[in-house]
Amino acid sequence: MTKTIRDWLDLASKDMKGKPVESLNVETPEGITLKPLYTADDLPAEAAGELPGFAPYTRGVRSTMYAGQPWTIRQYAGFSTAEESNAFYRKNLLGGQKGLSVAFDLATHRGYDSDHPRVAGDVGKAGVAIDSVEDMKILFDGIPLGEMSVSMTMNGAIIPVLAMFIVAGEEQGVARKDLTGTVQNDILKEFMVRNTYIYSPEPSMRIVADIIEFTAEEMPKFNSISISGYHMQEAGATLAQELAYTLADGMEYVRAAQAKGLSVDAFAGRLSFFFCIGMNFFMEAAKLRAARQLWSKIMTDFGAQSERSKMLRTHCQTSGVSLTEQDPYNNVVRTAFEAMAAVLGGTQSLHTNSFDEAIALPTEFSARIARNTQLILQHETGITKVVDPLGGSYYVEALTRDLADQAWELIREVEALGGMTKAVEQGLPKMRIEEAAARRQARIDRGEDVIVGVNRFRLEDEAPIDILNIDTDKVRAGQIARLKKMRDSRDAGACKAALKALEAVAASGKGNLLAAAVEAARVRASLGEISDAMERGFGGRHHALTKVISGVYNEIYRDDPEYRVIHDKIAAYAAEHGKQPHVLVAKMGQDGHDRGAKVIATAFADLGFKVDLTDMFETPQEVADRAVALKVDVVGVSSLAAGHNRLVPQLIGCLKDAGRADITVVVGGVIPEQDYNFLREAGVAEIFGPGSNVLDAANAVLAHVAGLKRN
Ligand code: DCA
Repeated sequence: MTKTIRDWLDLASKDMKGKPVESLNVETPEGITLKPLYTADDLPAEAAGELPGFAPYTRGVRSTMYAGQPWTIRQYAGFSTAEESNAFYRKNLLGGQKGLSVAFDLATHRGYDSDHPRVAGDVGKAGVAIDSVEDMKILFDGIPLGEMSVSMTMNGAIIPVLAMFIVAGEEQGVARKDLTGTVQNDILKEFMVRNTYIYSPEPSMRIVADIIEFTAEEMPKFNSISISGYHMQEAGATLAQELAYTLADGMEYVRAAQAKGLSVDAFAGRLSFFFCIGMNFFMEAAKLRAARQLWSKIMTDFGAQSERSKMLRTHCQTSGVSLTEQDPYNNVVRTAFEAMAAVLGGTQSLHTNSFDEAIALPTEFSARIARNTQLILQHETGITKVVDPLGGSYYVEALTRDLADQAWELIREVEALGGMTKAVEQGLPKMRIEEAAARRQARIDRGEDVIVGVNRFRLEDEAPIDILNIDTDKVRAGQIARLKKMRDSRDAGACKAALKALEAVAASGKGNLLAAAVEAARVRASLGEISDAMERGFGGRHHALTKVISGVYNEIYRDDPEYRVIHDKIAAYAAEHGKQPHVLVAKMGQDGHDRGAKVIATAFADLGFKVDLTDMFETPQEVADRAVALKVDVVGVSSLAAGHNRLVPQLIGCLKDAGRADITVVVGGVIPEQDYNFLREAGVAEIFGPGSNVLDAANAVLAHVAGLKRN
């Protein structure tokens, strides 16, 4: 006899020995209640009639999906010099990779030439240094730009970088109209989470619109933007937030392009997306399905006629924050599951992280395993043979609907504020994401979210793994020499005139910035010079306000005995000394990742420390000056982009010079164990690597302030 849900409930109640079946329900950070069982009753009515290749594209944007053509294996890479990155790309293409994805160094991201004094510690870090067309030509030497699609993750300095790419293409004999690829060009999320902006939101939005205009007219095969949720999830956003804010950003870009007089269908088919895929397996697949569904609806509302305008095409990258420094080979497994979720969600293009990325840049070995993870998925698992194999799953279809509903609410909230530019100015999405990040950290610290090898099943002894070290001084010296040679040999008058013309386009609001920058790049203006010309035209660089949010930790930890003990200890210290222990949380160099800094600032403030945050992108001297002026007890440096070995000893030197060697310096973030001794010898009191527990960190810092531990 057919069983009913009632029968199942009776059976489950019996198996639960009297405990209510509802106690198995789980409330997710997205605000969705997960039940232990989904049935046909949960299937949304519209799910049954959906087919791939047709709006709203829940089941995929192409009719045959991977059965027709698998996703693009597109590994994001770039390090040190253009020569080394070029060699790496060529090897990977021979090894089965299908598309390129360029990672630039931090100096390039922020629009500085390698010889700029502010970026002495950043050149060649976390990506390739590009100062001019000469570097760009070397980067793609032997790679036919008319055939290979190239993605470039660039936002702040997108104008000079894309201009140099176009000129490098020209000089390879490839016309603009034949260039294929994608630029990230998504500035709104930089203000929200990633921080590699250069100019204020308004001129930044003009840059985005100018690029959409230029590519729509001159580069029909090129994707003008990659609207990115990736960094939101990395910064701690829930999947509903990532989904909602990414689509809300997309809506804002559509409006910006429309404001330039472009019709939706002239550009919308070349908008692309980029999502993070973390460990929440089914929810991640559902997220991509919900994203396509919502975007199709949104674009229909914008008046799109062409079907292509309504298709959300996306790249995905497995999650960087899900990787752990502890027991790092577990990361191979994590990445494989995440890759599978991305594929089951129907991504167009995928990057799989290397297992050592929580610690350093990938080595050749780890990059190979990462790439092979995708090759194995494509060639061994049979996953590509059937379109949208999760379609019709009671659970996944219900999740798709629930996530879409949650995201839609958040989109409406942003729209009610007047759209994403306004919401960003008011700081709403950033605050929501920071709050979610603090909650996630608290759940990990309390062991509610289990991370194998970190807060459960931790190894007693860990052998360090081989990591890639880059001699950035050598990279910088080489870049400076090449810049000098180029400046000495170019037509100085033509270069000056082109930069003046670009400045005028920026200042007047008339003309196209990219078109003017192409002229400047062709006569060998450098990346820094092009950025500076626009900076003069726009009237300066953008300075973000940093704010510490409070209350999240207190709320979550209210009843936690360990939390109370530390809280009371800090209160006792404050009572005894007539002042709270005072910490300055600092970000130095061009490292824009501030999730860690914000989480620590929030948690420490809630615990009873007095907390100040520096601005982003400070020099060691600026941080030392601030620490001395504020009379802090501790400077806590958050470092996620490998600048610590250079910047932290400099900071300690500056504090010494100011006569304040007594200020304790602690460091947290992505610090490889190999660097611990060096940093300790330089005078660092405590080091908190990835996976550190916030309460343990607070205890350790208090012990230093109270003089129980010596620096
Ligand atoms: N049947 C027929 N044609 C297909 C099929 C299929 N099943 N699958 C793909 N194709 C075609 C597409 O039509 C496309 O051509 P088009 O651009 O003229 O439409 C071509 O093959 C390439 O496939 P696509 O799925 O667009 O994959 P990519 O070129 O890799 O582009 C995309 C992916 C997300 C749109 C792009 O923006 C991208 O590469 N982003 C990467 C961003 C990145 O790397 N970021 C790093 C952080």
